[in-house]
Amino acid sequence: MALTRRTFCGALAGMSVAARKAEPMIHAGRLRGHMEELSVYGRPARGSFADGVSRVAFSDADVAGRKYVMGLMRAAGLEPRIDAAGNILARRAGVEPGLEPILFGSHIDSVPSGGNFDGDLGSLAAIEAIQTLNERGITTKRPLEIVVWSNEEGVAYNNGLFGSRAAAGKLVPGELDHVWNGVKKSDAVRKIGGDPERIAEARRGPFRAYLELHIEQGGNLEKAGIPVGVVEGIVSIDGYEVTVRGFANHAGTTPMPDRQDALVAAAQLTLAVHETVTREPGRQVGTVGQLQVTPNAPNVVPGLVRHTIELRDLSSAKIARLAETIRARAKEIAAQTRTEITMTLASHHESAMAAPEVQAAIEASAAGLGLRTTRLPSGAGHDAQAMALLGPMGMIFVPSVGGISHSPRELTRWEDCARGADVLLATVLALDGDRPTRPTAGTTTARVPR
Ligand code: HGY
Ligand code: MN
Ligand code: MN
Repeated sequence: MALTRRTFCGALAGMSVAARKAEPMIHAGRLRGHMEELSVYGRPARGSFADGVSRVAFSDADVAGRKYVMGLMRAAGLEPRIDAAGNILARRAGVEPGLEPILFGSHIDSVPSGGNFDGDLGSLAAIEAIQTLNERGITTKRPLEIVVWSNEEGVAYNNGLFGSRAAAGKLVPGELDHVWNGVKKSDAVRKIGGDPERIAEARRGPFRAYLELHIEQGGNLEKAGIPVGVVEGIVSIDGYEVTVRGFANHAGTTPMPDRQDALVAAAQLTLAVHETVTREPGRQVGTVGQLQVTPNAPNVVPGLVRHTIELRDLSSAKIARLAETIRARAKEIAAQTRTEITMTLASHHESAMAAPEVQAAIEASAAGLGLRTTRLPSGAGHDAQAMALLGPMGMIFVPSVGGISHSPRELTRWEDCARGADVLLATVLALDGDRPTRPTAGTTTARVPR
């Protein structure tokens, strides 16, 4: 269901007055203000919040957005640092410095013409949680570490979760030598303050738990009328690069039977992906999202097409099997169209299950705030799946209006953003083991209406 711009703006306006069911612990107005300010970086010219952002990793807009977010961290009394992979990290001391930290955050890079909530909510809510702890005079037992991961989306270099994979020691050999848009990845990492020569230093130590607040990017929570989702697991994602070589020729004088039309072959392969993935029951998905035609001229038979194929499912074995079926279809299509088709695995992200103890902590925290929860899988990939390789992980979802994401129409109601941030903060405190220590006289961790 496409949200019209009118509906979108109406929903935005309506949100500020909507009676909140549970007053947030965090400062909802401040979180909203930061979300609106961040959305300026990568906004289309003469656009507004409703026009979303293009803040693709390593772009100037990404650099500017990162600078803004680091300023917010400093305003929250933190000293942000950028690690060798370009991840922004900031640590708040705990009473017992030797304990493993609680790590939480997300990303702020976006897809082209993306939304204002994907990644941004989890990143800004992490800072808001720190700010709220400061204002309440609460010192946790454990150190708290917040993070903004670099290049989560992977639009740049067609391989996502870059910063979190570097932290988990899961970069692909030679990955920093890849070139995209004429720029080597190592130079792009330098541009955002990373240090590719010391990329091994981005490997991170153990943590008590990793938490990520994120919009659902699907419609389940909204349909169910439930404000908080507790993620069970994150899908496995395989990304393929396909090259279709035909023969560029005159569009007027080349008879149809004599053509080796790379785009006709690619179109048939795109349909084959759709047919293969939809042919069997299950939640698997397959997408051809990016396609380049060469020479891309109206009066030339396409000689070369490069495109992607992305397959996702909780089972990596299933998507590997589907890929083999697609590969066999590609062979048949190549023969029929007298083209050459190659299909190369460019990226693989293993599926990851959330830790039961972290799921339980999220559920108990939400219940303590009077908020209903439900468990659900994540069809979107997240940095949390890289962190799951290092320690217990958990994700908190909040509803996406109309289930829309990776679009300027991406929208989560401000009250849901605030409640998600509340659950994040409450879960951090719960995972800290004890009730917060040293609340100064007169402060409370109870919800104080703002
Ligand atoms: O593509 C994804 O699933 C995520 O939004 N990076
Ligand atoms: Mn995301
Ligand atoms: Mn995304």
